[in-house]
Amino acid sequence: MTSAGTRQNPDSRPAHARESASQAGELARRIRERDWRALAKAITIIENGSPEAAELCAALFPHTGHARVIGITGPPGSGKSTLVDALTGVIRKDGRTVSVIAVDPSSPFTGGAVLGDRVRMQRHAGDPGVFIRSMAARQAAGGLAPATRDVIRALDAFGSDVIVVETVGVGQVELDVMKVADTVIVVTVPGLGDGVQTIKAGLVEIADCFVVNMADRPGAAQSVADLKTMLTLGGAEERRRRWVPPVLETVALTGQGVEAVWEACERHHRVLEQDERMGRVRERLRQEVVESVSRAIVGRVEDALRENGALEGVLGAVMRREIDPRSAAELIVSQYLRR
Ligand SMILES: Nc1nc2c(ncn2[C@@H]2O[C@H](COP(=O)(O)OP(=O)(O)OP(=O)(O)O)[C@@H](O)[C@H]2O)c(=O)[nH]1
Ligand SMILES: [Mg+2]
Repeated sequence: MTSAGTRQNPDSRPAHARESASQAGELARRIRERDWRALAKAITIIENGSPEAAELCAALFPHTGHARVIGITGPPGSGKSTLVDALTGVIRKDGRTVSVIAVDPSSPFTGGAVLGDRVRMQRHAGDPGVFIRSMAARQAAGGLAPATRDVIRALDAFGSDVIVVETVGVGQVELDVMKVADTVIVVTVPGLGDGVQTIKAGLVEIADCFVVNMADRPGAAQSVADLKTMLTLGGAEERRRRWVPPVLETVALTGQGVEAVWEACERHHRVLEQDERMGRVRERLRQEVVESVSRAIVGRVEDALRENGALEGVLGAVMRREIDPRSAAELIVSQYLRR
């Protein structure tokens, strides 16, 4: 692949690869200088899974790891966006910059819900310390959770102190998205029957803080009591012994109780910092590397199968029922590994 001529060059990559790496480096540099247009361009590159996305993420990565990520999830219409808006106000008063990503896994368009989010976030529109962006499943070529993670890194390199990720708590994708967060807030509302049942089981496990929003409606105290009971019943796991998720009441619409939510985030952050074993960063990065190894290997094997004709050769034998598909696969893998 590499000719003797290019090997003499300290950077042996082809010219176009060097060029795209330097473009990525330039974009990363502008992002670190808080250039909004560069940030917006980077997010689009990441969402589309463009070829230069990998270079860009590599250039950004050394400048990340400073932002705190707060995930907010819960049933549709529970007031998440309203809460994020109020929380943004509280965090800004604390002198920190905020970025918000509203992730909408269900919507094929950036339509209704997202438009609603924009309207609810209008209050912060003129504030240079607030950046708001929506992401829909349609936009994220390589999966919504990996795209969210990379967008978070761009926002982190941009210098956001706090990054808030809002998503509707319905399915597996949302759970995966929430795994990027350092602190997960699960929002519920009173009067949805049994408040506890409206929260998906998987969400209960990842919650670091519960918020019963719309506490101006009847039944809030009951919901709080139900959640607390649930936590004492299911609190045996290691994590729960170190941090018992608080259950808070808010009226997001008026801002009532929202400062206490931020205080809970701060307390949780301090516990995470103190207790290495609870730190999720290492585990998350480990998983990311493992996943990337699998993806890289699968890609190479697929390329090799196409190139060397091994698949076609074995397939004939499978068609003739001389060998079963699983044994054929074993054969191909052992041949591949020997190479
Ligand atoms: N009464 C009352 N209404 C609220 C409160 N918080 C939010 N709302 C209203 O509830 C409705 C839904 O609020 P959103 O913030 O859009 O809820 P959401 O959870 O982001 O909704 P989706 O993103 O569509 O799932 C809006 O009309 C809000 O004004 C509250 O504390 N009390
Ligand atoms: Mg919303």
